[in-house]
Amino acid sequence: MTAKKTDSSGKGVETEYNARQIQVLKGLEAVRKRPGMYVGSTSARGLHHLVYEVVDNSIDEAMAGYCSKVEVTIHENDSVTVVDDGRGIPVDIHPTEGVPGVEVAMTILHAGGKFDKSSYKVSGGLHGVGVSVVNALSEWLEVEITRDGKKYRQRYIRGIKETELEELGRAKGRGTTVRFQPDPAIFTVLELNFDTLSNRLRELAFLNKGLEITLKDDRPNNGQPQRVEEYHYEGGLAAFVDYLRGSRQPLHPKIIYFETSRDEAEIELAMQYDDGFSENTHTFVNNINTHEGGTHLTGLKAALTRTINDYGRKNNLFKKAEEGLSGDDVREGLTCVLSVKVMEPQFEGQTKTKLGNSEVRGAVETAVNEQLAIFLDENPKAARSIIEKAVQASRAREAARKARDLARKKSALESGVLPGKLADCSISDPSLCELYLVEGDSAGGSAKQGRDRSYQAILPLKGKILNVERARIDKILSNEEIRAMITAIGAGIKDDFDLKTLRYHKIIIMTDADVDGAHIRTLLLTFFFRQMRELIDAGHIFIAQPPLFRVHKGKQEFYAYSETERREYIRRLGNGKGEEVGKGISVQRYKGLGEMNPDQLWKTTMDPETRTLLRVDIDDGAMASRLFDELMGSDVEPRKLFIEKNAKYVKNLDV
Ligand code: 0RA
Repeated sequence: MTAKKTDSSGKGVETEYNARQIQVLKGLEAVRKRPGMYVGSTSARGLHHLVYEVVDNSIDEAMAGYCSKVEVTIHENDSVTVVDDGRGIPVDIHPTEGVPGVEVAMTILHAGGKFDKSSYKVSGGLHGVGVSVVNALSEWLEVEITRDGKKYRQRYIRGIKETELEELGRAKGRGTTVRFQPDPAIFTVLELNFDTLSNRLRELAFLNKGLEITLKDDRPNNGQPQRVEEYHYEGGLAAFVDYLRGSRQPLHPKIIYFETSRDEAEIELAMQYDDGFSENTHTFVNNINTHEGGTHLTGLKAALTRTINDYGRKNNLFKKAEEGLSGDDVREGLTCVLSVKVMEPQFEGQTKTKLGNSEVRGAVETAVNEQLAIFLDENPKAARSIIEKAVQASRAREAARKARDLARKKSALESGVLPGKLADCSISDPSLCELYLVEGDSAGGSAKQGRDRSYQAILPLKGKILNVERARIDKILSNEEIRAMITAIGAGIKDDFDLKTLRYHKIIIMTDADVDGAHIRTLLLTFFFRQMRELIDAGHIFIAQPPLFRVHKGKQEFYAYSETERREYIRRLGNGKGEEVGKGISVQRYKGLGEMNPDQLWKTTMDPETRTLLRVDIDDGAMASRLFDELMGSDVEPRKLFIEKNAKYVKNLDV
């Protein structure tokens, strides 16, 4: 079959039509062959990405000013419906493709943005791959459009049209409905998580002020009422900051907020200082979380430092004339969300979440300089509190620096002298090396004996490490366990963090399978999240999975990592006769890593051939930050609420 180019006389329409079909089939095949390339993965993440992709199209419609409501429903069979009240996907025949516009959108990769260029579009990272990708990865998909007084429908099966676009008759209103069933032949996980979707949809509602988003779960809910949530914030990012601040006490009652439209970008910013020590800055471009920052963040940081210093000097709020505040100082205890909307965003970086457009830096910097100066001038009381807080941060940092300088000879962070407790590995290529952070000296001892010393290093940690959520930087840096980790990892912290000097590409948290172990793991994750965020983003943090039981009979032995596995092994050793222990079968329950001998620890938890590692990743930085505050901050009430709300998900943590 040959595909010829045709002229406008209509000759060769047949060939053109065939050529189009071949093109569509090729596109489909590419997506189904390598789904990961288009939606990130075929597990939970990719599955949820399908929903985001469909929702993004409605959000684009909202950003263009034509859509005010989006409704997402999870059905009993984990199919999903997204309804919006936008203009409706075009149904007229596309001039070059010769089929209805909706069919073009549903079958051609990246066709989404081809219709009109004059509006903001979600198009970064994995986003913006187009609804055709969702179509290709769905067992079936149905699209319904209402526009120009009529209703239309089309159905697809695994991306191939089952029906032509049908006209269903007259109808009022306008909008698009897409319902799809993720293909079980593609995805290893099919169950959608309400909370995961809820977090992203809530975020989208904050980012698109006034937009109403509803999330409805029609699946059975253990006899409980079905879940429905509505997200609708007239306050936009100010409401977002209020939400993110959680239980921390604000330093000034009024949230600093502005929005402005410039040639280069639309800019919206909200910020507020509180009594905490962490920095919570989140930046978005066209609704996409720019985890890796970029030009807009650079502009924001420069403006914050400059404006706050200027104000302090002008109003004689510094003791010494030369006293100045660093970027870290002015961002301590700050919750800040910056959202910019750009016509043609360039996304760079490892995960394509870093804004590259150079013109945006100046636009943001100028806007923030202007607006923040106005706020400080109009709110002198707030301004004073902010400066005082930053000055305290600066003093603490100075004290920490002096302490570090003093200790430099012995164990300073920059000295390159490794901590004494570290049993390092012998090879030096970081990409091959692993660091085990082990709970307790006794497990540390077993790990040291059991490991492969060529590429596995062991750092035993004594008891509970410091909760960094409740401590200022000087205290954090004077903590011995934390210093040992920073030096061993070798990449610094915070603004000085540099992945290039990282000494191990796998950093593995290995704690006991009990409540204390879970607590220590959370403390460590809090530390990495607040001080070495990039380490998590780049996928270097892992959690080891030690077994819970050893089931053995004579020379046969099995390690069970769950209650189900334990039962299964007992059944196997008992020749399928039931789950009773007896006839020489014995079950040992491991209460801690220390109960395993070095050989067992190696076999079950450290040997790359047999171990299971969980990679830690963050779906949503803003929500994660709020959660860490809830769980690790100084207020007890939110922690209790979280535990009550989530207790049913905790399965035999301390068996
Ligand atoms: C292209 C052009 C127009 C609307 C849309 C796409 C559109 C796509 C989706 C996907 C989900 N909901 C959507 N709503 C609208 C505008 C066509 C016109 O000018 O009327």
